[in-house]
Amino acid sequence: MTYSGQRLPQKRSLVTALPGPRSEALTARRDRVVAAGVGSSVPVYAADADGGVIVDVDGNSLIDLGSGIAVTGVGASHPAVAAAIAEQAARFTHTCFMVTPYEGYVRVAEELAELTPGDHAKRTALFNSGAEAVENAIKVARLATGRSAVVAFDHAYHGRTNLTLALTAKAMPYKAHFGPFAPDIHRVPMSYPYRDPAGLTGAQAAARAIEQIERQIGADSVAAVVIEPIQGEGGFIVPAPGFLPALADWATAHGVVFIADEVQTGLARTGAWFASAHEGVVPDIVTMAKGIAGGMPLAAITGRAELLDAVHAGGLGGTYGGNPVACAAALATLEVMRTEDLPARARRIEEIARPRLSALAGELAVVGDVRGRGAMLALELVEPGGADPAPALAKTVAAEALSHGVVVLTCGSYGNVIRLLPPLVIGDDLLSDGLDVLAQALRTHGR
Ligand code: PLZ
Repeated sequence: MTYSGQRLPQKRSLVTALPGPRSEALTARRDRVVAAGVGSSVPVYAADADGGVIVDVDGNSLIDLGSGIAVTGVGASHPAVAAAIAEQAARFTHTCFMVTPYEGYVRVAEELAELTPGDHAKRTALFNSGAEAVENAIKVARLATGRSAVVAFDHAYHGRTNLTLALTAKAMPYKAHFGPFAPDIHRVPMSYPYRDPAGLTGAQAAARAIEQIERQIGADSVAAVVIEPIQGEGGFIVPAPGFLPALADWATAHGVVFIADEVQTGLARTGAWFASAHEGVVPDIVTMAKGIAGGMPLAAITGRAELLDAVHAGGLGGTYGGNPVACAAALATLEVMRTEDLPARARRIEEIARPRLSALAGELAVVGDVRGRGAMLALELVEPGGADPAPALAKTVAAEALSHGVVVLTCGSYGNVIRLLPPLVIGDDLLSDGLDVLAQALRTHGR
């Protein structure tokens, strides 16, 4: 039986207009002290969250279809996770694994060796954020190969640090005016079935990317190819079948490290432990963060032992990487994911949501595409009669859904994608109610 929030009532209920007066007062305070460059998708302040709901400071109960950007798969206050955090915090909050190590870090590494694709010998290093994981995966790949070029894809998102911004594709709001960026990063075309020429297969899309890599960089200069198996911020782009395996095979054949950035797709979200597994791809290094620790900041790279062990002692680390409280949260989170079979739960969410989204696509010309896997699903909104992106509509629909008590996020290179990332523990009824609200918002503003 899935824990679907027994502490807070699992229902949508509004007691004020949104944002309510307390949220508005907080926004006024925030504007005086918080940097303007830090945005928030919704102008509503959280007071409590459990299962599939977020309760705001005015007492409104909102349906969460975003999980804090794919983080709280187990919910934002799963009792097992909260207890593990409290228990560890009462013993010690920090020693620094690089100074005085502890078992939790080792256990997380043992778990990830089991869960990540492939049965080769693996090693893990822990960090604090997805961006830090990606940075470290590239450090490892460069050192292990003695090469420096890194290939990333159109529509990619890998973080906001300087190196990861170089990998990230989108100028606004991420990159514009923040350069210069780290050198020797090369961008090649992604497989984007909705926008690629009709009939382009995954193998053909991979050949298109590989031809560009070989012509512009040369295979033997490439340290790594880094790719999200389903692109997240870029628009929940699921590459055509065969694209990922062809790229991975090419990487193997040329001594290029294949890095799967599973920060958003990883840990049960797509209906498998890792999205690479849907196509039988075994990455050389997997990056993880977000869903791994039930909301605590923890990130990981797990990869082939010979790659990670190529790095000299002391070459990887950081003060907080693999913090003991975050590790305790991760161990509890992974246990919940296993015992409650959250990969299956993600598949069930798709079973409920996909037919509804497909019906909307049949009904409304503004829904250009329905895509995703498991509990990572999206609608790409377009101008009726064509495929021109409709970003203003996506924004309006998200705002309309919020005004009825549903938190839903947008994404996409063109800002025109509505994405669903519900907590995996959300109940069927709550999910259905959230989808009803979303459908109504689309019917109100789209056609
Ligand atoms: N790789 C695939 O999705 C984070 C970013 C939100 P951090 N995506 C959400 C925002 O606007 O900052 C992400 C990702 C993939 C890396 C990252 C970076 O993870 O934990 O945000 O650093």
